[in-house]
Amino acid sequence: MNTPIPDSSTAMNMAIDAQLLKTVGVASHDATSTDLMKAVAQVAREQLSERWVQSQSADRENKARRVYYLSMEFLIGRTLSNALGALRLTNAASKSMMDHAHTLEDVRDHEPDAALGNGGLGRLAACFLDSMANLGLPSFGYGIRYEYGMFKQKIVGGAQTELPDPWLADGTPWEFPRADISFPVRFGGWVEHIGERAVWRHAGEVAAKAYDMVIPGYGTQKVSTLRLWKAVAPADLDLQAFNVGDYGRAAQVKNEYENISWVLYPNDSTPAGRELRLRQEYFFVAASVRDILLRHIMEHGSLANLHEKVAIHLNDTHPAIAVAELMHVLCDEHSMPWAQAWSICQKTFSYTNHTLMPEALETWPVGLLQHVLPRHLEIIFRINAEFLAEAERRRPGDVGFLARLSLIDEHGERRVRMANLSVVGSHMINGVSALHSDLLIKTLFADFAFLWPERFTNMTNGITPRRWLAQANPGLAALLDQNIGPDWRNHLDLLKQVEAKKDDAAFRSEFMAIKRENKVRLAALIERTTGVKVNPASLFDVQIKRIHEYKRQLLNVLHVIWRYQAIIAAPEADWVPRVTIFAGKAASGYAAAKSIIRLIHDVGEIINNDPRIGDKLKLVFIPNYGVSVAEVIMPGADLSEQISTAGTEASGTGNMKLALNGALTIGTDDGANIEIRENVGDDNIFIFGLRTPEVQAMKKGGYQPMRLYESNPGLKTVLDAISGGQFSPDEPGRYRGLVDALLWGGDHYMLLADYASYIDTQLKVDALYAQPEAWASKAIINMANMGTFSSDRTIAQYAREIWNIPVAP
Ligand code: 26Q
Repeated sequence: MNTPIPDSSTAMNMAIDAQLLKTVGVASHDATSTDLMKAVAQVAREQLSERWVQSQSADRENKARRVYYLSMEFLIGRTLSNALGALRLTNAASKSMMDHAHTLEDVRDHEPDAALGNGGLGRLAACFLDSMANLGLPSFGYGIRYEYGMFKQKIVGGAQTELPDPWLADGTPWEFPRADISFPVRFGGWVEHIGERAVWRHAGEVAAKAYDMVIPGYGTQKVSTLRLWKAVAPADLDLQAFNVGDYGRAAQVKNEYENISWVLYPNDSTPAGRELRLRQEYFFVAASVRDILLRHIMEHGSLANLHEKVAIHLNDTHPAIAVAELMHVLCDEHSMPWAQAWSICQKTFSYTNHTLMPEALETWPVGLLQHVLPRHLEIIFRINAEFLAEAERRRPGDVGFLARLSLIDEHGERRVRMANLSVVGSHMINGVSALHSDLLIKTLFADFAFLWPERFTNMTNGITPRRWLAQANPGLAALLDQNIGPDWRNHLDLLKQVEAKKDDAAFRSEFMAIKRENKVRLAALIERTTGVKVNPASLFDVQIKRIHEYKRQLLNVLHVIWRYQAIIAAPEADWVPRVTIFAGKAASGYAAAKSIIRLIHDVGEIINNDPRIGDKLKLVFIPNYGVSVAEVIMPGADLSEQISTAGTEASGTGNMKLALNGALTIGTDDGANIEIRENVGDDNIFIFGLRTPEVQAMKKGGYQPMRLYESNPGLKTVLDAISGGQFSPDEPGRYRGLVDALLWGGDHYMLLADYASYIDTQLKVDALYAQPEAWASKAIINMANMGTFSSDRTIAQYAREIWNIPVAP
């Protein structure tokens, strides 16, 4: 029996009132925004549940080949609007909220974000799930049900402080606890070898319990599943302590296991090898592999054909221990011969790399692995021995080659290189933009690419148009619907049709009126969160992303200070009013990133209160950046700052979201900026600075930032103002370290090398913004050419070229 879809407003009102009574426990006329949020969610949940049941049984009957996306992070954000959109219930829900004396916008804002990720990599996983559902791919995402997601950022006295994010405190309407799905996950102990057999005598065990979230598609009735694991101490845990009444001890032991799924690890500048992080990685991987194998055996009765029906994808190296885990289960538990197991393993796994920076590559001390996963370490050693023997035959006697390929880094404390393990265990390896994938095979994985060139490929990232255009920018979505119909949601390439409208004065003015409304909404957010009033007629210049030295928020600040000084020097000049907007979190232990946040606040305090400046320049930092904040900022941006040192940003995805919402990009020749330029054309993007080969050459040739400081008086004045304490009069030395790192510390990310070109280019931005018609036409061209950056395109490509799963054309 199907629950009828409440797509009329009376049916919706009845369904909501029934849920208010049944699940929320309040009378309709007493319902608060939060109560209504829960009730609407329940109505949607019922529909999703039906789709879920149908999708599952269809895939089971078809014995479908499935893809399993393993990721430590899924940065989902809110679900309500997305679910209503997919179910085509937005209008009915909106009317019903009015009948309940509320607005859907207000009700929606009472849902906490599911912030189970740090940034780009986690949000990419969420966009990918959306596209897998949308394309009807038989698929699961697997991850961890963190009790606490990404920390909340609070600004105190201009500095970042971190607060916990207890997103589950009031429960979530979106999860389906699967009480019957639970797997033991073991840790520690030692390995016994009995003849050929290895037996892992583990020291402890924890239960992984499944919680599902249904991921609806927009273009289809099919859904995907996000299965998240929660760590629960086994029921019989330390009964002895419990029985003798030592509850303190019993609780302590319980916590030692359950802490595994407590909190998301922040992506630090250098990932410290923390034992709990390793336990998290193994915990979710072990549970997921068991779940996958169980489903496979139920459908096919044998593991010999695993690779024919199962594709497991590793989102970065975080789940790389899955390679050793699959070998462990196949060989030790199913008595499969090593060679057969290894062949299946390589055909089953594929791996995406998201970074080239050596300090960000994951490695684990051999000693730690020995302690936590002794059998897996043995397996890794055996994989390594056989692999190196094969490599040696290709280049006999080349010890450097073998040392670079080895899964073990032998310099100093021996460490396991998770990237090497991922490559060796996979049949396909990809980067996330054309440039990044090219650099991967030329640098990081050059030796592997020599061995197996056919395994390396590119899959340029994408974003879901449902959330980042239809949901975040309803005004623009409506304009597109009027002009080209609604199908762009599933076929973003159709946006190309509006390019012709760039010269249509009526379209242009509607387009800019929508941008203006979005800027008014953004200005309200700015005032609410920072207290600063900004003029929506100004150019809204936006840099929103994690705070990291390579992303060069500091270069942006140098430009702001340059502009401040220039306005003071020439107050009568015809300045284009500008608001520079930052948002982003710094990892709690990343001192330089935190110092940049503080500098932004200190500089903003001076500029925003300087009566000589007025509306000509404002500088604001919107706190607690996350998916929901991004949904307000993206549509209100005029200018998108994508200014990483060339060769450092693997792809970027915010660059795509901003351009899709009609912002022009000022950016370096880096990551996906390059492909954005190729799509929109050189005249419709502001590219500046050194390119990757020039960065490399300048580093080799002995880069001397001090020379630039001495030869560019404007730059000198800006840096002197910072280091001399002009923006921190209460503590003049506050930013000396930051400036010294540029002048004396080698300016690792070459801000000074790109400074002059950046300032010049910002002047070109001003000049274009002063011609609103020309600006509008370029903004339209940008939006119209973002079709290729739909995550539907990316996922279809993965499905065809890596996972070997059919997708409808
Ligand atoms: C590793 C070990 C221990 C603790 C944390 C981590 C960790 C966690 C998250 C390391 C890295 C991350 C996240 C990386 C990330 O977000 N990379 C970004 O991925 C995007 C999607 O491909 C790209 O667009 C960005 O360019 C890339 O920086």
